[in-house]
Amino acid sequence: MMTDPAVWKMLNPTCSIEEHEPLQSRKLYKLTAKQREEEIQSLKSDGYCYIPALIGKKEVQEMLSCVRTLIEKDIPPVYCFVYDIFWQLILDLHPVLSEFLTVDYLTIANAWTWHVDGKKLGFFPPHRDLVDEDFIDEEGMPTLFSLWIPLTDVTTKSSCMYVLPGSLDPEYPEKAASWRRRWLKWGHAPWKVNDLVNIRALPAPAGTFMGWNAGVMHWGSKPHPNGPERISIGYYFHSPKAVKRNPNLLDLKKPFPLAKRLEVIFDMMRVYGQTLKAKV
Ligand SMILES: O=C(O)CCC(=O)C(=O)O
Ligand SMILES: [Fe+2]
Repeated sequence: MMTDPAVWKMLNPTCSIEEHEPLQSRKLYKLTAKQREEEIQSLKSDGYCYIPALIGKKEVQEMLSCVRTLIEKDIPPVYCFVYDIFWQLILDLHPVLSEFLTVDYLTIANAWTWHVDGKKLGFFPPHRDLVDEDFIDEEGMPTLFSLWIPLTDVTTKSSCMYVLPGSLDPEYPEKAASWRRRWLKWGHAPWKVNDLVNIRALPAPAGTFMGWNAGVMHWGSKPHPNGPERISIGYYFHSPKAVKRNPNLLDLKKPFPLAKRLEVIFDMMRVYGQTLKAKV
C-alpha cells in the first residue's frame, strides 16, 4: 500500500510523484557575484555558508504545507521525500551547488526532515557530520557537504542552528576527522567558559540555504518551551574531490520511483533514529 503513489496523493493531492520520467527542475536559483564571493570565503575560512531566503516563498510554502499534512496525520515528516518537490529542489539548486562543489558533485541518498517544538524536541545535539571521511579539499572547500533548509522562520526561540566556526575551533580542521572516534569513547572535549563567545547562532528566515562541510561542529538548539515549531530539511553531497565516498549515491538524471524513495527514507529512519537517541 505504501508503494502505491495514489495513497500519498490522497494525503497531498497537489504534490506529484513521477515514477517513470526523470524529475525536472522547476525554477533555477542562482547566486549574485557578491554572494558567491562571500559564501566561498566563508566556506573556506569557517566551513559554512548562509544565504538567507534563497528559495522562493511559494516553493517553501508548498513544501511546508506538505510536511504539516503528514505531521497532522501522525506520519513521520521524513515521508515528505516521497514527493517530487523535495527532490526537484536539488535540481533547482544545481547552479548554487555547482558553485560550491563544482558541477560534477554527487548527491548522497540521504535526507531528513526535522520537526522541533518545545515538547517533541527532535533537534540534533552538537556533532560533526562526518564518520571518518575527508571533508575538505586542499583549498578548504567542502568534499562532504550538508545542506540545511528551514521551511519555517527559525529564531533562537525555535531551535535555530548554531555552529562553531572553523576559524575558532581548536580541533578544526586537523583533528576534526577523528572527532567521532574520540567522542564515542570519551564524549565531548571539555569547554572553557571563555570559549562560549565563539559559538555563532544562525537564526534564519524560511527558505534559507545553509550548509557546512562535514567537519564543522554544529547543532540545533533546545527551543524555548513556548517557541513556535521549527520544520527543516537536510541533504548531503560530495564534491568529486571526495576521496572516501558514500556508496549510496542518487542519480537524479534517471527516473526515481517511489519504492526507491521509500528505501532512502527507511534507511534514514534507521540512521537518524540512532542520532536522536545518542548521548548529548
Ligand atoms: O536540525 C538539526 O537540529 C540538526 C541538523 C544537522 O545536524 C544536519 O543537518 O547535519
Ligand atoms: Fe549534522
